[in-house]
Amino acid sequence: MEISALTRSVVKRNHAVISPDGYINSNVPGWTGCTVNVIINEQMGARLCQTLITLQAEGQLVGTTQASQIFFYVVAGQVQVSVGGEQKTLTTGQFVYVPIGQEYRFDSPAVGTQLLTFHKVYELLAGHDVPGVLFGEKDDSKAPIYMNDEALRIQELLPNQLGFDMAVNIFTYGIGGHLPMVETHIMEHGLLYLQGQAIYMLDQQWYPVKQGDSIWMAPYCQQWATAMGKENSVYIYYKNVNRFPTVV
Ligand code: UGY
Ligand code: MN
Repeated sequence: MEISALTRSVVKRNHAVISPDGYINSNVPGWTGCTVNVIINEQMGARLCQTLITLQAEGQLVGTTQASQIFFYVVAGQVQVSVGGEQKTLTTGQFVYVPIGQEYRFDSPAVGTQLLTFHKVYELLAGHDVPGVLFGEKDDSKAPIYMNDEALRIQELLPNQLGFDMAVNIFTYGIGGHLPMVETHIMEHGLLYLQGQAIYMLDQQWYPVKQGDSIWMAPYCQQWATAMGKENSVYIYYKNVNRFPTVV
C-alpha cells in the first residue's frame, strides 16, 4: 500500500518541485466546470504564476487579462477558444498567448482536457508595442539543436522580439541528454514535464522527476538536469527575458 505521508514534492526558498499527489483545487472567478491547481505563484516568492486546469464537459474559462499576460498550452485534449476576434479549436500541443487587456473565452472542451497556464505581469518597453494575440503549436521540426549537442533540442514558442518579456520554450532531452553545465542565472523558470523522466539538480539537491511534475526555479537557483529512462524527457518552461536587469 502507498504511504500517504510521503511525497516527492518539496518547497524551498529558492526552488520547488510539485508532484500532482498534493494538488488541492482553487476556485478562480470566471473559470467554471474545472479544477484549477495553482502550482507556482507569488506566495512562494515567485514572479510568475503557473496553473494546471482540468476541464469537465461543461468547463469554461471566461475573462479579460489585466496587468498580466497569460500563455495557455493544451497539455492533453481539445477546447474551443475565442480571443482577439479569432475562434479556433486547440488540441494537444497547441497554445494561445493572450496579451494584457484582452478578453478570452475557452469552452466546449473534451472531458478531461488539461491546460497549462503561465502568467506574468507585463512590463512595457518604450519604443516597442505590446504583443498581439498569438496562436501556435509544438513542432519538433522547429526545435534546433541546443549548444551543439544532438541530444538536446529547444523550440521557442514565442517570437524572439523585445516586445515580449517572457519566453516559453519546449526542451527535449534525448536518451542520455543532459545540460552541458550547471546554469547559474538571474532569469526565473516555471516548468511542467510533458514526457519521460529525469534527474534534476536544484541548488545542489537531487530530485527524480517525471511527466506531470512541475518545478519552480527562482533567480540564481543553480540547475542541471539529465534524462532518465528509455524515452525522451520533455518539459515546457517559462523564462523572463528582454528587460533591464536592475533598478539599482
Ligand atoms: O533557458 C534556460 O535557461 C534553460 N536552459 N534552463 C533550464 O532548462 N533549466
Ligand atoms: Mn535555465
